[in-house]
Amino acid sequence: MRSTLTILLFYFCSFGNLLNAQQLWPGDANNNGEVNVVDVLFVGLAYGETGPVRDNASINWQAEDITTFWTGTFFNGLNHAYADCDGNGLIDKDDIKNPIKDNYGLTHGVVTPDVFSNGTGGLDIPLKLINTSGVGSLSGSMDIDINLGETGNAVNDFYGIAFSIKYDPNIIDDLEFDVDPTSWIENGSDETHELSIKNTVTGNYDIAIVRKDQTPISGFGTIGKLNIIIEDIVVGLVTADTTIQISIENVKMLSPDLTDIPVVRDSVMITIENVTGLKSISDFRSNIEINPNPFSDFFAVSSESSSIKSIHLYNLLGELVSVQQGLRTNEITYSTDGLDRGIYFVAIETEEGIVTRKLIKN
Ligand SMILES: [Ca+2]
Ligand SMILES: [Ca+2]
Repeated sequence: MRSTLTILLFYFCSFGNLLNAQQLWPGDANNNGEVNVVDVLFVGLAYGETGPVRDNASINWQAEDITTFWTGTFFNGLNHAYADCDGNGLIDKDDIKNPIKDNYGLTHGVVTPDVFSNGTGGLDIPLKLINTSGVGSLSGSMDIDINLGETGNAVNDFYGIAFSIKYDPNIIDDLEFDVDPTSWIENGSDETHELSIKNTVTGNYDIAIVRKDQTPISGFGTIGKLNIIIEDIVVGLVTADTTIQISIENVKMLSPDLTDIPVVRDSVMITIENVTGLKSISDFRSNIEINPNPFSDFFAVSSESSSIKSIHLYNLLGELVSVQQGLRTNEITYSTDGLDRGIYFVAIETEEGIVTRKLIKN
């Protein structure tokens, strides 16, 4: 009796896994439950492979049946069909460009978080930020070199890397990463594919760079450049100069066999000069109140000291959801009937500057 029960349990468990394993969500190339930069690495690992076209394929965020499995698998046993995000039977840049970009940040089922390969200083490979522009100024542009590995500590068997840049969106207006075409990771020709996703509300910039020829490369030095643009008006600084931090988080560097290579993260401090005549940021921000938060049907914004000029509401991806402009009031009630539940960011512009707050809709 017990053995019959065991066999039955085994049968149902296996059948359940089989059902799950036969569906994919477009963009979740490593099938961990969420779409992010690590999925770009998996597309790169199977880049150029061909296999069966997925029946009725779309890149909409929905479970899609894998009608026929591919011959190839990743080193962890996952079928390469998952990396053909658009389902056209070829794994290439189009599997990154639309499916991963369009579905970025979305989740399905139970998420198994990606494991990052954050290393130990003085031992592992450094990923360094090097300010090559000196002191910054309002409206100015600055360059920060990004170096991977260094003399005496080279990277062996590099295939791809994903990481996030954290920055202060109140002071940095925009930033852009470009791979250096002469870099060692390109090996003299265009051998990598990149994706970068920016959230200018939260100040998070996700970057993935992956080779696409199934051949690892070893080396060290510059891999690219981060160009940053400083805001023209920085609200709320009391000193003539201010210093901000730009830091690297959540690094994952892979060999072709999915081995994590530990990486030491870095941060850099940047001074911005000649920022004068503005109010204390804490005074200014504490005068803005939002109630209730979390909210359900509405929230109210009030500003004690200066009138509200506009309200911009963004979703978690930094996309503008709604806007109210041309205001001149100290209190406004914002109806949110049509909004999905989730996390939002509201940017409140007053005569003294802009304040950004995180909101939750229940
Ligand atoms: Ca994923
Ligand atoms: Ca494809």
